[in-house]
Formats: sequence, C-alpha cells, structure tokens
Amino acid sequence: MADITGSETELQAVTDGMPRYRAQVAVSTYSSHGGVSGDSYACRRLADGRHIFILSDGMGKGAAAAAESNLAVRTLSDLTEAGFDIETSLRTLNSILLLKSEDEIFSTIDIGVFDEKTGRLKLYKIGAASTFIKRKGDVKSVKMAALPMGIIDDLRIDFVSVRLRPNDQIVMVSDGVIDSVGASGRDSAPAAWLTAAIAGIKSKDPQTMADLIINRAVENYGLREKDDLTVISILIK
Ligand SMILES: [Mn+2]
Repeated sequence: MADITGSETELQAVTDGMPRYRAQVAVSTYSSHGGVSGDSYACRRLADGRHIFILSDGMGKGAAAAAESNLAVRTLSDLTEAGFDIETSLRTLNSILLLKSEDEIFSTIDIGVFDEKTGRLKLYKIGAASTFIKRKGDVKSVKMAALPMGIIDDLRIDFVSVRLRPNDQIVMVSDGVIDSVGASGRDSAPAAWLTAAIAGIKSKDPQTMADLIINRAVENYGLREKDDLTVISILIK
C-alpha cells in the first residue's frame, strides 16, 4: 500500500478535536484446550479518541499460556489507559516479564492504535503475526520482525504507520490463524492463504469477517492439532 509510511507530512490539518472517523470492532476466537485460550486480547477506546487493540499469544498451552498473555494484555491496557505512551508501556511490561524470568514467561504482543481524529493507524509488533489491511478488494500484509517480550533487556520498539480511509478493513490475527495452512512449509509465504481469504470475503461487517476467518482456519487444520485462534476485525467509517 503506497501510504504505509512513518511520515506524518501527509496528515491533513486537524483544526479541531472532533473525531472524523469511527472504528467498528469485532472479535472471534477459538480455543484448542477446553475453553482456555492461550491468546488474550483487549479492545479499548481511550479518553483522547484513540482506539487501542492489543493481542497477545502466550507461549505454551492452556492455563499457563493464558496467564502469561493475560498479564501482558492487562498490564498494557492499564498503563495506556492511565496515559502512558505505547513505548513506555511496552518497556514497563518487558521489565516485569524479565523479572519473572525464572518462569520463562514470554508472550508475543500485537498492538494497533487507531486515532479517530487523524485516521492514522500505528502497528507495533513484538514477535507477533502479520496484520492485514484491505482497501477496495486489495489486501496488504504488514509484518515486522522482533523477538517476543520478556527475552531481552534492550527491547527494540518499532512501529508502522498507515493512513486509513473510510471502508478500510483491518484484520489482526494470532499466529495459529496464519499457520493453519502449511505449518510445515513456513518458507513459502505462509500468509498467502489468509490474504486470499480476506480478499474473497465480501462482507464489510467486522463480525462476519472475524467469524469467517476463524471458520476457515479451523477447516484448514482439519484433524491436526490446532493452535488457539484469535481474530480482531476492524471496519473504518
Ligand atoms: Mn499461537
């Protein structure tokens, strides 16, 4: 997508504090271990009109993984709601996880921050799966390489900034969704099936989008053991 850029120069002048955009959000999940998902998520609207979407995949399975990713999402949610910026919140969480390192806690973190005044979406990824952006039938994926949280002291925090338009659809997923196809052959564009699936889903309704992707991923696994699956789907208006 041409306007995936860190530049702020194309920003339209925002003359007042009124929201110009709206975000309609839906989530769909599937848990592989008796109702306890190792994925955790939170979708919040902050007081300043930013929406924050957080998705964390705890390493391991079942209750232990759930506790890890829950801690990560709760901490980030609380810190950002208290007014800390994303970078500070991520560094604080990383320090907490490192302190508990005898338990070998690591979690992937995927954050989307959408500003309803500017239409700008910032994506932060720490060990997280690609995010998909659909505009007029065309689907692009955003991937960023970084180790999961709680592994190294010197956390590198990067973000990708995208200027969104009304009718754009955003899809955030946990890795279990992408890996439902070709779990063994990760080298050959593992996200290709999902790019095609999102392009093929004509509905603008975020709940329909999220539910259909979960259904397809479960079908893709067939009888193979499934990972936990989470889809956060957002429609910009
Ligand atoms: Mn996973």
